[in-house]
Amino acid sequence: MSDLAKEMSVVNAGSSVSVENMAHWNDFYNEVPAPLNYAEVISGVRKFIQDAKQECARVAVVTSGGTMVPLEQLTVRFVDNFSSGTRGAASTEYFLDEGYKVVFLNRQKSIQPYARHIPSVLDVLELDRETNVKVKSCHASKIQSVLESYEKYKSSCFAITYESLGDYLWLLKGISTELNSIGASGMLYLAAAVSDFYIPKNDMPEHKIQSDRRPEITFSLVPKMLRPLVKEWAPEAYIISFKLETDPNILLQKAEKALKLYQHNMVIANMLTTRKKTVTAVERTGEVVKIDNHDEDKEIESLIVNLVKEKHSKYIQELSAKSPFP
Ligand code: 9Z3
Repeated sequence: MSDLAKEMSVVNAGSSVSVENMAHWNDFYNEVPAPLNYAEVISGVRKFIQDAKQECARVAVVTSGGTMVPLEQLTVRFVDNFSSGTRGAASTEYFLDEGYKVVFLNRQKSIQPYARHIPSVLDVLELDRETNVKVKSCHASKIQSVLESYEKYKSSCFAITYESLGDYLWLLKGISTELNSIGASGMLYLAAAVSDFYIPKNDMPEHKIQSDRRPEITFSLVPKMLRPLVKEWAPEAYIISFKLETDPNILLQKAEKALKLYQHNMVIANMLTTRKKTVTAVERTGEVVKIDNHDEDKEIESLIVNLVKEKHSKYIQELSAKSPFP
């Protein structure tokens, strides 16, 4: 085991839930199978990214939603990380507005771009003379403007869903490897809430855990995938991760530590309770930008996307100045 793995290992032996030391990132992929449609999805992503390249468009890979960690092979129970998917869905819309093509890697049933503005069908539809269905007049203009945006941008967004942590990490690896083919024009915007813990298949019971005695559940640490992401899969892309904490006293130091360890471009630090009002963007260069949203009619994601677009432009310029002949 590496020193880093030792340093980051947590053993909580006093309770019935414990966490074992971290494996090498490759071991995770040897142990957890790829999603069944993996090859098909990645070839779709490849085509989408190559088409974007032809158009000289930038591509943002936006990850969104929680990651499910099964407790049983035939899964009845699982643990999950909190995320509604609003950050990812809203940011996707703003990236599209800014001319980016977006690969939207999102948790099944999480909040979706554009659809999030429309209430449930049962609220917006009504029976008209008991035979026809129509949109209630009070919702019509909102739905029309959402549909117009959706129609305008739908071919610029490639959406992929996942449910489990394993599927998410497989897809992240495949997509980021494809993204590297467009160099600095690619961006990873990692808003999904990714579990730090999982149960390797060999440690997982096949059947539903019985309740006749206190369960003993042992988690292993998920290898930190930002390391191979930055060093091997997409070394040329502009990479932004999100750091979520509940204790304000450790938030910024955790963001800085992540940048030092993984050497990516930016960490956007946020607190669970204030994430819609305030975030802090910390760059590898040491620059810190606090974004506060005081405008009730604005979403904080519009401010975040403005900032990251500007930083991404600077990154592209700097790289092209270093190697002017591609
Ligand atoms: C975030 O911090 C996202 O901003 C939220 C968005 C999940 C808070 P919602 O989906 O919430 O709008 O409801 N994502 C956290 C990403 C994450 O898990 N980061 C890891 C960590 O904090 C490091 S990569 O340790």
